[in-house]
Amino acid sequence: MSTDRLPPGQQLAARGKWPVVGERQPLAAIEPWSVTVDGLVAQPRRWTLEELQQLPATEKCIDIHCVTRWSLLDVPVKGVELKALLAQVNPSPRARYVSFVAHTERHHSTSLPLEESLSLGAMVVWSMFGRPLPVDHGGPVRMVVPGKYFYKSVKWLSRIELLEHDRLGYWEAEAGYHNGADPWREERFAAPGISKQQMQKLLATRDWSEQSLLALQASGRELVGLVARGAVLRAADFRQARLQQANFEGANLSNSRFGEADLRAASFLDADIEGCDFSGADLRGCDLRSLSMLGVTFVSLSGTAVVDETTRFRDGLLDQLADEQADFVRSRQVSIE
Ligand SMILES: Nc1nc2c(c(=O)[nH]1)N[C@H]1C(S)=C(S)[C@@H](COP(=O)(O)O)O[C@H]1N2
Ligand SMILES: [Mo]
Repeated sequence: MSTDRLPPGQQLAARGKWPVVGERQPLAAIEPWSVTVDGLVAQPRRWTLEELQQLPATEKCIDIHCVTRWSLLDVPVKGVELKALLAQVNPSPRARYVSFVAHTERHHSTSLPLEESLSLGAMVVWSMFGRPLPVDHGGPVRMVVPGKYFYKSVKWLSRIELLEHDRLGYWEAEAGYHNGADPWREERFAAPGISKQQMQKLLATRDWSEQSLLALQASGRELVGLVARGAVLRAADFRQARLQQANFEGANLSNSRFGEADLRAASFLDADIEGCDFSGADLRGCDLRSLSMLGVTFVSLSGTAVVDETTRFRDGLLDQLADEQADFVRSRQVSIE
């Protein structure tokens, strides 16, 4: 058996076995089942299952990789490409993410960058293994997103919503699953190397003091009031995260990304923020009296940080910034102490 198609840490599921993972059934059946495409589109639209099945269908063989380490290769699927549906709703140029929502009790959902979902060939699927989709596997219709861990493929699909900003899905928000979900890079958990239980606890308590969480994936997360005093958070991804009042005092955040994050009244007092990117972040009331400012970015093609007289900088450290960054800070009314 060739294993070059098995991503690291995966095993083939037992022959003839197709495990059921997560929810087992939808909310009381919608009759007739329909899928709505809306959000940032000019012509929102709803298709019943029958109408979907009248569109030009696509059939292909895909590989399934579940984050719980089983894989199925060459699974025949039949459905309609997301691209074909979007061609009929006129998406806004502002749409950058897509959220797939299930008709289930917990309104289960998952999301992807729009471009990526299209380039991976995301499909709305009603048949797998040559048979109508069984209910426990998402029948009558589910998403299938090839090339991502299977938690990016929502069962009992009822809505496809186009968004400007990412909205984390159920597993990503509640269980700490990685929002990237690339099986070839083993993007299983938001903090590689810690367990799902540990990650859930960290998200629930929001106390990360003194913890070591390298390369944490926390983009778009709701983390208001986070306490991460003295934590080691090198290379974290906090883009678009909500971090008002977060306490990063004395933390090591080198090379972390805070693009477009809400950091109002957050504190980086005595933190290591070398190489951090704050492009487009809201830094009003933020204490940036860090240990060093080497390689810090406030303005780039992807955005300009918001600073005002309540944004605090340490006297002397501005000289460590690249010229363009130092000019930006000096051109604003900030507090230099
Ligand atoms: N609505 C819904 N979709 C879901 C889930 C879920 O719990 N609810 N679990 C996901 C996960 S983690 C996996 S691995 C796959 C499992 O699909 P399967 O049960 O058909 O194998 O569905 C995904 N889609
Ligand atoms: Mo999964």
